[in-house]
Amino acid sequence: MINQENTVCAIITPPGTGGISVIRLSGKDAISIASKVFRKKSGKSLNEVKTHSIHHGHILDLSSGEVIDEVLAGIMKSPHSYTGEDVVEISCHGGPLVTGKILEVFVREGAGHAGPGEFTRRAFLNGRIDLAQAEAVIDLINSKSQEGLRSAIWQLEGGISRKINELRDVLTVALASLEAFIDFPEEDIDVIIHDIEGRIRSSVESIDKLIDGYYRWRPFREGIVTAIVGRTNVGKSSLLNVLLGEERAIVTPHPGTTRDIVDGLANVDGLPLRILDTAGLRTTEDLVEGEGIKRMFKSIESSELVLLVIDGSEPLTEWDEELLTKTDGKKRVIIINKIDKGNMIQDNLDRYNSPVVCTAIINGEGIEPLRKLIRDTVVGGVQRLAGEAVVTNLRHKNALEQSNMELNNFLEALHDRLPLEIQALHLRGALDLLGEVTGVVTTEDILDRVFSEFCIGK
Ligand SMILES: Nc1nc2c(ncn2[C@@H]2O[C@H](COP(=O)(O)OP(=O)(O)OP(=O)(O)O)[C@@H](O)[C@H]2O)c(=O)[nH]1
Ligand SMILES: [Mg+2]
Repeated sequence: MINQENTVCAIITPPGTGGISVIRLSGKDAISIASKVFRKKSGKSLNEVKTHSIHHGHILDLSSGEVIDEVLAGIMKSPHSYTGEDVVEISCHGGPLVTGKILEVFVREGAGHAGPGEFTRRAFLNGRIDLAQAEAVIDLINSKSQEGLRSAIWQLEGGISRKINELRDVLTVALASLEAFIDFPEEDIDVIIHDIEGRIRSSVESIDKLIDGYYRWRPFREGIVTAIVGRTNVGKSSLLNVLLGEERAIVTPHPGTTRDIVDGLANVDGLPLRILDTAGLRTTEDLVEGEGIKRMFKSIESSELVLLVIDGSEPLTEWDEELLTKTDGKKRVIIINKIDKGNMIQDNLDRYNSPVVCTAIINGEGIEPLRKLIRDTVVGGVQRLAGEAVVTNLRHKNALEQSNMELNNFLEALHDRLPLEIQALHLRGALDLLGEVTGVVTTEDILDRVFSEFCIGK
């Protein structure tokens, strides 16, 4: 539980040294605390300045009279600030010593230390943003792909909240007419019930669509673990390097070059992939290589997508066949590489039911079609996010699922002509669950869970 009476401070830039660090003070005493230790060249006090203004001056250590740093102080008065409270942001020289000293003088003058996520929590409690928007702040910071970033911004701008509010409006109207009937039973019940049923069915559909979006966009949010496998020397490490855009793995003309797993994060057509390059399959007496091959087999199991590389300049071998069989049933793209030296694979591999692409990784041929195929294999024909309503947060998805359960219970109760009071109970339950997403209905427990994911300074 946070005490909003308190004025709090924290460093809001990353820890360590940097060109500039920023310290935020937020709360009703923010400006008076800052003005005690801030000396503006003109002699004017921060207490007298306008909101949304920046001031050049020094921060003093009042106990010794020494200057701690030359800084810029930004003033944002309530309610037009991130937290909705009076806020002072001090841009000082980046370094743990300076920032530590400035925090110390603020605390000496009466500020407390902000807890993890406290600024955003205050913004929520002051009605600046709703809970879904607060969560978008974390998603924004943690985004690993352009798509993830877009959906976080959409959520931050109130996208999901608008959707939820629309749904809540429909449910509220339905609940109101149901309750009106409980109070004034002389109205024609069948007309009312028919109307309510239609509204609720379409709400269930809309919620299902939102839930479906959560699953469809999961790969963009979380990334996909991808194993590159094949027999030795087919070009697996070359493929890893080309997808990463850097010379991550060693490539040599010698079979058996890669032994341990080499991994990297790639962005393939907007899709974040964690790619594992593995030891090539062959019969070996070498203990290290043998262990590498075991790990390769394990990586097939643990990955969600397999890129199986075959050397097109030679006919299929038993090792290729073995891997084709072993990876059957996985999401897979088959890559026939080295086609600059011709294609000796007569077999069209149709029976393996996986998309096949021909490449010459050495000169970049076939890489663009391969990228597209990878994306299509993982997410089907899903198009890019374009302001589309997408639920990206697990908590929201769970609340939506529970809410739909309640709506289905309601429809069942309605069908079974259970007492209206019971029907109303289910509707109200669904309404509250939707409210949990935006935080109109909330508990300390939900808030603690949400904000525990934040770091100090956010
Ligand atoms: N001609 C030709 N050579 C290629 C192509 N792709 C990779 N190579 C070469 O094939 C050799 C093996 O490449 P790697 O990427 O090390 O192959 P690998 O599958 O990782 O090999 P191991 O780690 O030994 O299993 C290197 O000499 C590459 O330059 C290609 O498209 N065409
Ligand atoms: Mg290799």
